[in-house]
Amino acid sequence: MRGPADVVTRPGTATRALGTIRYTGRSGDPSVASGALTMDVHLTAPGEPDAVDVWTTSRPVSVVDGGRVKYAHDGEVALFAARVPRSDRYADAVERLYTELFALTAATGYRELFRVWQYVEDVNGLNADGLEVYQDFCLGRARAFDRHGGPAAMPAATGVGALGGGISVHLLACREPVRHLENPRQVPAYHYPRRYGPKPPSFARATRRGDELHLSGTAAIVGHRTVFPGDVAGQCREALRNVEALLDAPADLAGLDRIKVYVRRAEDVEEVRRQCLRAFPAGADIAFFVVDLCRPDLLVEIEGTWS
Ligand code: 3EB
Repeated sequence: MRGPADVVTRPGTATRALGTIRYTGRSGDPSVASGALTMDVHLTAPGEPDAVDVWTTSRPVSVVDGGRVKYAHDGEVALFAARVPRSDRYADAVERLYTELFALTAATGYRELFRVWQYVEDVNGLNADGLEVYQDFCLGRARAFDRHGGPAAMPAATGVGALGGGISVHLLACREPVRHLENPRQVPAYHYPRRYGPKPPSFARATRRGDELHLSGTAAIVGHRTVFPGDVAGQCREALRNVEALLDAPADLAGLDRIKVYVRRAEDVEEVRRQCLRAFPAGADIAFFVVDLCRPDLLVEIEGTWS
């Protein structure tokens, strides 16, 4: 007997998971057990709702256990995931991980990174040398990018706090060329002055892949300075202005999907939610997380994918 299920499971048209990232109450190493790539990232406290990102494809998926890096790919796109365990110094381990990721993306042909997420435990804490953990992370990442393409290879990214788990990294890469974009309102992050750390952050404000536009985590930074310190309403408005500046037109806010909003202080979620529900269309997929952000004075950061 044939039913509607035959339609959705017809070979070649079924939607398969490339991989699943769960934002939940614990972090874990990536897993390819059961033939699917999954990773848990510790972003929610007890009582907060979990969120999940499922990256899907209509093409056959291969899943690979590459040691500490696990990945899944479909011939066009690959999702890589790995974790650096909690440590009191990160730069060397982060440099090694990114170097390994660049080697793997080159070896598999998925050379074009178009979106990276990095969730960093105790992101505003100090490492064993008194360097802020985020700056320690940036140092290792920048050293790896210095030897693998420099700013021209830097994709859209998110770098925010996690509630535990060391540093969890996942990234999307593809075979076809992509285009990395900057925001005219902001100094490119890879040109931030030295006062923000020994090496600047390695990311682009957005990356265009075909018809998709992947927006980095976007905050209330104008030039290279944080604006509206201490004022979450002002920072949220300014972050939304920066998001709009990355889109072709403000009306394009309606095309954003997979929106994630990171808020430093739980008491600010209500104001941020109010502004986001007004800015984005009804029914938009928005997840809110209460986590630290990579500059101590940032209160809110917003990301999304336009297609
Ligand atoms: C900023 O604009 C805010 O280190 O990968 C946003 C997105 C930020 C990505 C990263 C950092 C990163 O500088 C912080």
